[in-house]
Amino acid sequence: MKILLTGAGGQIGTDMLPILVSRGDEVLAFDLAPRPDTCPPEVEWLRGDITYAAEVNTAVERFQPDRIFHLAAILSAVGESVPHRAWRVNMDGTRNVLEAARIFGVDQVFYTSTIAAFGPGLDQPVGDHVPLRPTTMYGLTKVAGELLGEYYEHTWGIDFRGVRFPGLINAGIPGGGTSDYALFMYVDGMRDGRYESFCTPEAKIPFMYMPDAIRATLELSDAPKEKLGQSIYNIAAMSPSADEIADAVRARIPGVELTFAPDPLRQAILDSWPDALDDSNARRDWGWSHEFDLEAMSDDLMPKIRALIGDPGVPA
Ligand code: AKB
Repeated sequence: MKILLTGAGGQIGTDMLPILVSRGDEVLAFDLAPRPDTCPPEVEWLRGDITYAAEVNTAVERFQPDRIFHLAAILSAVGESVPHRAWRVNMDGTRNVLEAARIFGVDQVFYTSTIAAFGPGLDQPVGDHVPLRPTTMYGLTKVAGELLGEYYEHTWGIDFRGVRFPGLINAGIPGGGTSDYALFMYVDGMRDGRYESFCTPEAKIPFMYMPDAIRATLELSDAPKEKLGQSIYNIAAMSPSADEIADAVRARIPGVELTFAPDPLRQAILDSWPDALDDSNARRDWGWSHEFDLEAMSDDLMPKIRALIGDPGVPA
């Protein structure tokens, strides 16, 4: 299978590339950033700007992918500081990808949406089919991207599908999201022995461990179309409060100092997102099932973070 991965240098792409290679996929990684050392040698890396249709078209025309996994995006926290850039990357970028897929006959575009597509005031857990009234630029561009993809599907027959990711946690450096406090508790907690979260201890949103998120992407992408009752699916794994995450870190890094100093802007974003997702449609239609809860994730993550930052002498 030939897969073009946009935003390949980001938090998801970095972990996804070796998995695609191990499946035997031929991969073209497309990103504004230079090729990172972590990129497997089998992968071709193409530097390009998702906001320029000509650069996206050139990549798709030359590589002729079977599928595009569209990961490139400006996330919620950074998006609020550069809203116009977030619009260009998230909106124009998604249109450029869909348009290139239409012009050059790509079979499938896989879209990575988010819990940020939801706004405040919804009954918990939040299902797939509720009013989408996000309050962030990131969220509104993701909602519009979902709708644009569905338009391309019913108008031009592109196989458009995707997931709404919870906040994602991995042994990596996150890229400007509001859910990043969770990952920083692990990484800074191990590297520096302390971390001050920008949220309240009670802040609670859905989270997922990266191996589950990547598996969900691949399983939905491979699912028979006739099984799918909709294009975009909620997927869920766990919904710990920030304090519960801190306790999981404290249990694994003795003496770590984890404190809370809520930043009003980012706390307001967290308050606008769901506490928990209802992902029963994904479980029914394509057999989605998460593997990692908070404890299993924390156990798996500690040695990986130690490898990422070098052993700081803190027992994991
Ligand atoms: C963010 O925090 O912006 C992202 C997301 C939840 O989509 N991690």
